[in-house]
Parts: sequence; structure tokens; C-alpha cells
Amino acid sequence: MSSKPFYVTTPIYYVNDKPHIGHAYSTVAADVLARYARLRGRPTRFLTGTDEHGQKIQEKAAELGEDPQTFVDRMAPPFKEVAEQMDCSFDDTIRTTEPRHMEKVKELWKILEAKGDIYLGEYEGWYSVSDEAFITDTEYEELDEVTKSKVKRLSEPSYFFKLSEFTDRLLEFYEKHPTFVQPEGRFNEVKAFVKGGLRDLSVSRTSFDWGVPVPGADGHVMFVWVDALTNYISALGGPAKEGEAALFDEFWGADAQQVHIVGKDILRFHAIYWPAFLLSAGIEPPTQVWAHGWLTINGQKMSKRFGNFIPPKPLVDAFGVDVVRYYLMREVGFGQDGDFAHKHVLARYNGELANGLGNLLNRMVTSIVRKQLEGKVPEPGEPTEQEKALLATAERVAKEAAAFLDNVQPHRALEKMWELVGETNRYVDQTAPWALAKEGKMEELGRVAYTVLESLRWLSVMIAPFMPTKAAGIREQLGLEPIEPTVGTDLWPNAWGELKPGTETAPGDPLFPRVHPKEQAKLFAGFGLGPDGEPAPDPEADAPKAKKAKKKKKKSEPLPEGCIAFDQFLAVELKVGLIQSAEPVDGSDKLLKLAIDLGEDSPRQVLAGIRKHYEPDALVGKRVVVVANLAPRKIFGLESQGMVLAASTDDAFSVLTVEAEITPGTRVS
Ligand code: ME8
Repeated sequence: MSSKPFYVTTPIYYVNDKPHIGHAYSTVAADVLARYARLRGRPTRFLTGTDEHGQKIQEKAAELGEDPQTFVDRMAPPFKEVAEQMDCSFDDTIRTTEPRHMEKVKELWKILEAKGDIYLGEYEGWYSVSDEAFITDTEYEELDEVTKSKVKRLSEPSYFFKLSEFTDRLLEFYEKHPTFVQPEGRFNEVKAFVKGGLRDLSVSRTSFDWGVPVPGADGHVMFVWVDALTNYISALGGPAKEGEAALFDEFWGADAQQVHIVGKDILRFHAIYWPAFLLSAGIEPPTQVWAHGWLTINGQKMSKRFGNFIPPKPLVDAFGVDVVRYYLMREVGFGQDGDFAHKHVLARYNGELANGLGNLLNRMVTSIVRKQLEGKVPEPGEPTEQEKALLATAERVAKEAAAFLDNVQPHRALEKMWELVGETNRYVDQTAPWALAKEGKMEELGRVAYTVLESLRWLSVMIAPFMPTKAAGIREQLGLEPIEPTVGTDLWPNAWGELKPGTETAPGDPLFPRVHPKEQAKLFAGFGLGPDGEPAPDPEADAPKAKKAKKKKKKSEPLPEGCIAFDQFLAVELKVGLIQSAEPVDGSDKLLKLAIDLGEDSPRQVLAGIRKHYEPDALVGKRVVVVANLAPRKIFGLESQGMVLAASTDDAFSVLTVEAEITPGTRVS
């Protein structure tokens, strides 16, 4: 782990359209890295912003009859709002139309010119306005007809940057900095491209005027990428001589580490043009360009044309910001493409957050510590082999998760942290604290509770870069202050046992209340989706199909006698339940009252006619099969909220048990 200053940036987004979940993805990834670096005590700076010049924006403004400045002033704020909605802790947002930026772009231009790397010529070739990129004849030939029709043939006077002279210098630079571009596969593509030889780059345009004017060359505005890439240093006050701009010295100095998070679509600009400009100017290129993959919606590119543009706000409103952040970082391998789906957000929410982390917290703080330990952190006691094993897992997880974050692999870091969640939940199942309480084994109970609370404390630190609010929520319930990163202090967990016995815990509402099947349909309907989260059928389009299906149904074969349809079977929700307590029901010699953990916010009360066959204590800790969606009914004045399956003959009786340590609440099918 390094203590070097850390500078992380997102791409600056074009303001020709509204922000969507793809933009939020890059910004959240950068935020996780920034929050992680601060947690490790590093001086940290996080920059995001908007790209507001260029032909694409000028044309869009003209289309709407607005002048470009009014247009960008209206379109830029939503990008900052999305970064705020996603709880991103940026230190600065830059707009390329700000004077502080434009002045620095001109300064950089003058340096490149003074180095003799800029000359005046004539550009003759193709230009893609949507990508703001010059394209070769071969690239043009490979385009589909629709895209071809949008590409323009240009012939105009232009300044050129002598990129061709940077081929060897770039290859040398890549050689010296083997992790300059990540992932490695993409770096290989960049190197192959550069090895193929580079052509000089047209860096000014005369056919429109919405850009940074070229100093001393009337009628020329800079190519939008020269303007845009410079944001990474202009926001620090660079280019600047040592001592002129403190931020530039600190975060672009030899000591600092810079990471540009970008999408794979704009890697070429960042991995070739940007270091070439900087090498020309005598400025050290950034430490790393990290090109992540593409988020698709049902396998399709997000675009107005497909009507699948996903804005972040409704997702945040429905699931909560930390859940969306968690999902984005967990679902897609960083560097790979991944498909977004609302039903996958819910699946991860219910599975990993509600059943996993949330359940762990509820079981321990709300249930055991509050009810059995007067709400206070108990004494840790002498650890047995079981506690030592859990501590070893925590130490391994913390080390491995940190290494994954150091290497910008947020999804792998989360995967690791959830190993600790799983192990701690298993430890609770195995040590059965509710049974220890019942048997009055308070010392053992204290040891178990302390171990779980300490594991939760470690988790509250490690998840903080991903879910800052939930991390603070866990800490509040543990009776701890929120994390306050300080430069120079590494807060990553490494010492077991810092939780102070006697601390008052603060049991609160579940942090991740489970979304029950009944609520799911409503949640999905809010996104215009069907009850299972699939796109709702379009009644118009599907009308003939529906008719056909109806006809088919009429004709379908009757079920063989005594059989039920598969759907009817699925209607019965069978789930794994973990018995937490069992006691006789007053006035009945048959009934036991069971508290069964079904992975929900609180255990279910189930009455079972099994008293004659089981000692209540022998049932505690058993995993049984429960009918979870049976309508509740009253027996002996008590509500029974499910049914435990059992089999009996005249001389034998058994509840149905589950052998392996399957998580409570798992569906049986
Ligand atoms: O390219 N999946 O701006 P831009 C993942 N202004 N990431 C996505 C995405 C998706 N479906 N869609 C967009 C520009 N992104 C230039 C950048 S930087 C000096 C100038 C993210 O508005 C991803 O990071 O087209 C991608 O690279 C960026 O938004 C493109 O944003």
C-alpha cells in the first residue's frame, strides 16, 4: 500500500444529451477508488466534469435553436447532479467552458507549438461528429450505411500535431510503464495500433467556432479532444512551473499516482494522444488509464433509438443509492462488458445484502445482543479454534480485498468481503447463540456475540468505499462513530478486538429490509416492467399472440388424474428454515412454539404438533423445510406463520431436515 498522493478522474461527459447509468458507472468506480484511498490515509483528489465544446454540441444547440453557451449551461448541471445522487465524493467538477480551463488549454497549445510539434497544413478526410474523431478511409469503409451517412468529408486548413514522430517515444514509454493501460489485453491492442505507425493528428478546425480559439490563428478552434484531455491538468492549475500551482505539484508531481477511469470507447484518445501531448510538453504522463467495459441493457447499447436509456435517479429512489452503487460495482467484472437488469439488482439486494450482510447484523445486534446481553458489547473471552478460524478469514479477506482495490478490481474486492459475510453467518449457525442463551451459557454467548460484532466492525470499514451510508448505519448500530478518514492514518482494518466491551449498541431498523415477493411486482411496475422484472408485454404487439395462447390453452390436454401442474407446485413456497428456539405451548400436549429464521427481518412463529416426538432443545439449530406462504392461522390463541414439514408412520416420526448449511430462506425446489 502506498501513501503517495492519489488523483483519480472520470471522463468529462459530453453534454449533448442527458446522463444515464453508464455515466454513473464510471463516476461511481472513480468514487470507490477515491474513498478507498482516503481510508488508507492518502492525500486524495477526485475530479469529474463536463465536455462542452465541439461540433456535436454546436449542432445540437443549433437544432434546438439555442446559442451554445445557453445550451451547455442548461445541460451541464444534470451531470453534476447525477454524481451527487450517486453520493460521489468529488473534490472538483470542471467544465471545459470555464475560463480557468480555457486559459490552460491555450497555454498547453503554446508549449506544444514552441516545441515545434504543431504545424499548419490542410486536412482532407473523414470526420465522425458523433465520436468527435477523425477516421481513416479504411475505417470509413468498414462502417455501416447509417453511420456512413453521418460521417462528414472535410477539406479545410488545419493545424497538425506531429503525432507520427511520437511512435517510438510512446512505445518506449509503454515499455517503461507496463501497467500504464489496464486491462492488459487492451494495452496490447493500443501497442499494436501504435506499432502500426501513427499519422499526424489534425488539431484545429475552421468550419465551426464552438471551441477554444487557437492562440494567434483567427478562425481556428482547437480539436475538441485537445481541449477535453487537458481538463485533467487544468483542474489542478497545470500546465505550470514548479511552485506555481500547489495542486498540480502535489497531484501531478513525481510522487503522486494518477488514475484516469475511462470507458473502452475512448481509450485510444487517452492512451495515445494524451501521453503524446504530455511528452511533447515535457510533462510526465499519468500513471494509469483504466478502461472499463460497456454496460448494456438486455444486450443492447443504451440509446434513445432503442428506448432503453436508464437514468440513475429512479433506480436510486427505488433501491437506495448504496444498493445501486453496490450492484454496479459487484455485477460487472471491471474491465469487462456487463448487462444491466432491474431483476438482477433485486436478486443481489435480497441475496447478498438483505439475506447476507443485513441478516447478520439483525440476528446479532437486534436479536441476541439486545435481548440477551442488555444491548452492550460483551467481553471477548478466550477464543477457541472456531473464533481463531474466523479471525484468520477476516485477516485474509482484508488483505486480499485491499490488494484487489489497489489493482482497481472492485468486483473482486466485494467478492472477498462477502466471503467474510458468509463465514460469519455460518459461524452464527454453528455456534447457535440463541441455544447458548437458552442454556444460560452466558460466557460462551458473549464470546460468540463479540466475535460477530467485531467481524461486522471490520466489514463496516471495508464496505465504506462502496456503501458509505450503510457502512455508517452498521457502525451506528454497533455503537461506533462514522469513519473519518485523515491524511496519514491508515484505517483499513488490521487489528482484531478494537471493539470495546461495554459499548452500548443501538439496534435499529433493518439496514436492508427484504423485498418480499408481493412487493417485487410493485417495484418492477414502477419501472414499467412485468411482475418478474422482465419487460412487460406490449398488449398491442402481443394481442394476436395472446389470442393464440388462449386458444391453445383451451385445447391443451387435461392433466392426468391426481396430478398437479408445475405452476401449481411452484405456488407452494418451500424454504429452508433454521430453528432458533422451541418451547411447549401452554395447555397443549401436542404443540411446540418454534421461532424459525427464514432469512427475513425477524424469525417466524410457527406452531408444530411435534411435542410428543421431540425435546424442544433438540430442535434448536436444526434446518427444516417450511411452507412459507401458507396463510397464517391461530392455534391455541397463537398465530402460526408457516408449517414445518414432517413425515410419520405408526412408530416413527421425523421433521424434514436439510443436511448442508444452506442459508435460511433459500427456496426448496
Ligand atoms: O466520450 N457503459 O464523453 P461521453 C459504461 N467527452 N460506461 C459508459 C456507457 C455505458 N453504456 N456510456 C457512457 C466522451 N459511459 C468525451 C470524454 S474525456 C477527456 C472526454 C461512460 O459523454 C464511459 O466512461 O461520450 C465512457 O467512456 C464515457 O461515459 C463517454 O462519455
